[in-house]
Amino acid sequence: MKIGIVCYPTYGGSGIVATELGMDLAESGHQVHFFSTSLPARLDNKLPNIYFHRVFVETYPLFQYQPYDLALSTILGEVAEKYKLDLVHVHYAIPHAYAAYFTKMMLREKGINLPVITTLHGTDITLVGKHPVYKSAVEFSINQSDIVTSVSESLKQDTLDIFNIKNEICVVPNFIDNQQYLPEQDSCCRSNFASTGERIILHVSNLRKVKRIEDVIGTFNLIQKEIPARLIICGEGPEWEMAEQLIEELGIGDKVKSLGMVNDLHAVLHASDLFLLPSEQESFGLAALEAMAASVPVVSSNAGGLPEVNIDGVTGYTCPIGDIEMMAEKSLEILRDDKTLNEFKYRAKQQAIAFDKKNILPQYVEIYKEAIAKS
Ligand code: GMT
Repeated sequence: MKIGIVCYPTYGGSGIVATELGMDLAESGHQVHFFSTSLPARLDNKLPNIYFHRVFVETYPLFQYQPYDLALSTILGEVAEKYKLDLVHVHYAIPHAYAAYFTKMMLREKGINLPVITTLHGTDITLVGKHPVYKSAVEFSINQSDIVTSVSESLKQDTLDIFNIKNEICVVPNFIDNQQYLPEQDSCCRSNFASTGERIILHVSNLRKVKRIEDVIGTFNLIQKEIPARLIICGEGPEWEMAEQLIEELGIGDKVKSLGMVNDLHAVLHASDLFLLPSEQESFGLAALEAMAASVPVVSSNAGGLPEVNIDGVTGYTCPIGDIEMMAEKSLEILRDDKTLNEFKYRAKQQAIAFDKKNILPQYVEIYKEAIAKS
């Protein structure tokens, strides 16, 4: 097949999922065309069968906000026509589903059919999409997609609750390539972060409000009062200043290390004993699955789709949003002795294996075939 993939290029999970999916499709012989405003963080466009089309958004002083969706619709149409794309798969509804719908309409004028598959990722529904300034256009573009998928049951339910959806929503969970998480490749860096006998706690995110960084720090503060421990924070975002201030107020600066944006997380993940993800909202929690792939148990909130990924009492624990006492208590339960920790590590890895790409990606291929057949 000739497949178009539209995604955001930044470090968000939706871009990562789109990139991994596209690269795998290309590896299995499909021709894959990526559309994004810059090269997606993990995309290797030197691989065979991969094409990258930059969406240029022309700046013009009349516009306070530049029309990204128009630019995307235009390039999508041009490339779809030139390369005879069989379909386009957009990741994150806003404004990608909307732009793809207009491309479809433009191509229809020329007698060309372009099936559109939209994957909902989370905040395109639960945060941004439901806002009254966007809601009706988001609802329209979801209903106009040929096939709609969502990354968790929870997100599917949220979508049905928030919008008037006429389409079926098919749940295709996010996935992981366990081959990329082989511990022997990364055994070096534990001693870079902690002394013998100290536990390493990790948090990775884009440090936005929804991630509740204050709860990461609050939970760690309670943990380090009970056992020797270090906290590593990876990622950059608007909440970092607040986090730094809180770390200073609590007097735990010598135990917390921020690594900023890390391109290759594997070594840090393999060095860690526990992953904290106390988010306010999380449709899936790809970061938690990446931790599990490196055999790291997770203590998370019970928001959104997290309980579908992090199984309470099995791969870690899920706690009510904001309950840092419980998160600390559950973390200590996992971390106190090596035997318990190793049992959680084992089960976390088993869960990552269940979400391996080889179990999930064929579902997308089937969906593509269905979209082509029905349109
Ligand atoms: O809004 C974000 O946090 C970024 C967004 C994205 O575009 O990556 O993340 C969402 O999609 C991920 C991939 O499907 C999910 O793993 C995240 O849980 C989801 N984030 C939220 O729902 C907050």
